[in-house]
Amino acid sequence: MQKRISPAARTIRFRCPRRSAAVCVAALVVALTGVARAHGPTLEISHHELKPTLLNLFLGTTVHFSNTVAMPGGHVVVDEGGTLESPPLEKPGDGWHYTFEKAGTYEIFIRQHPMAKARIVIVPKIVPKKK
Ligand SMILES: [Cu+2]
Repeated sequence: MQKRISPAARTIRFRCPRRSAAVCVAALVVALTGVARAHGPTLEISHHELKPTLLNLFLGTTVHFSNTVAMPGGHVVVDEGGTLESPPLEKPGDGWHYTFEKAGTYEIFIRQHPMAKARIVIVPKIVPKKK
């Protein structure tokens, strides 16, 4: 039994460092992508409010929505125009990102608590004039 396992174990030993290096790189890419996507402001969600209530942002900004309280069934973030809809955010710390790719005013609210509102205003990026 020992003799039969031995060659395989040796192979695994040899392959392991390369494999974990690949896993490390993949994890790093995922981590960096996650960090990149997390850039931009955070809107905090509770039962009675969204905080802050006003965000003025450039086109292409990613907003992070962060749930701060436990909610059976989860808080769902939506907007009046029907542009965005988060998955249910049930636990404190549950989050979601949305990147605004269209200029305009977004009236955001929590589906379960329509009085918890925020306004997100998206404006075009400033482009330097060419001479
Ligand atoms: Cu709630």
